[in-house]
Amino acid sequence: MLTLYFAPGASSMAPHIALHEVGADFEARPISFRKDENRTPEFLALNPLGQVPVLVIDGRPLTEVAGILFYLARLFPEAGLLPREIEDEARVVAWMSFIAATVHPARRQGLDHPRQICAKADARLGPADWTVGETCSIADIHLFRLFWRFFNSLKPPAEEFPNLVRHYERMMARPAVIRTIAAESAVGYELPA
Ligand SMILES: N[C@@H](CCC(=O)N[C@@H](CS)C(=O)NCC(=O)O)C(=O)O
Repeated sequence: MLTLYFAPGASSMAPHIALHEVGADFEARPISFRKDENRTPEFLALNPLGQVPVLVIDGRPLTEVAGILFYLARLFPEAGLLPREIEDEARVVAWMSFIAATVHPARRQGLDHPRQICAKADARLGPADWTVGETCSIADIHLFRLFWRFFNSLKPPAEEFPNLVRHYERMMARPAVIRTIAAESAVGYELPA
């Protein structure tokens, strides 16, 4: 049994997309930051950091976007979200490390810094359709959710990040992304501007 604790539009959107991508049977449980539902004893028992995402696997909590994405990609290999070749697999992990350690924290560091980091991510992606190889991987889902947040909150001109915007549009057309955005927006976003 898989249960995803998510806050609409937060980092948990990435594993939410992945759950739809792999076609998993799961329960989605919304958490309201406004109501401090991430600070209840029950939630802190799942993640002492009080953060989403948490994926509960048969009663065992798994935290961190990258860890959950990796788990889902390995659990459902037929979905093709993780390359089988070892160097490409490592490149996916490298992208997710860069996204978690550098891109995500940049959002909380003013306006210029996230722009500079997005420019680095844009250059790293380059003209390729996907972060690694010829198909969508968990690194693309991770990258998409961060840029989705940046693009919709800071509204940079599209020409500032041409590669990220192409990637964003490619991801926005995926049925798993459409389903996730529909489900999360129906709950209602409570994110800071
Ligand atoms: N390193 C964590 C970061 C998760 C994170 O920052 N979650 C935010 C939402 S985007 C959160 O739950 N914030 C609530 C809080 O910290 O109080 C991951 O990759 O999963």
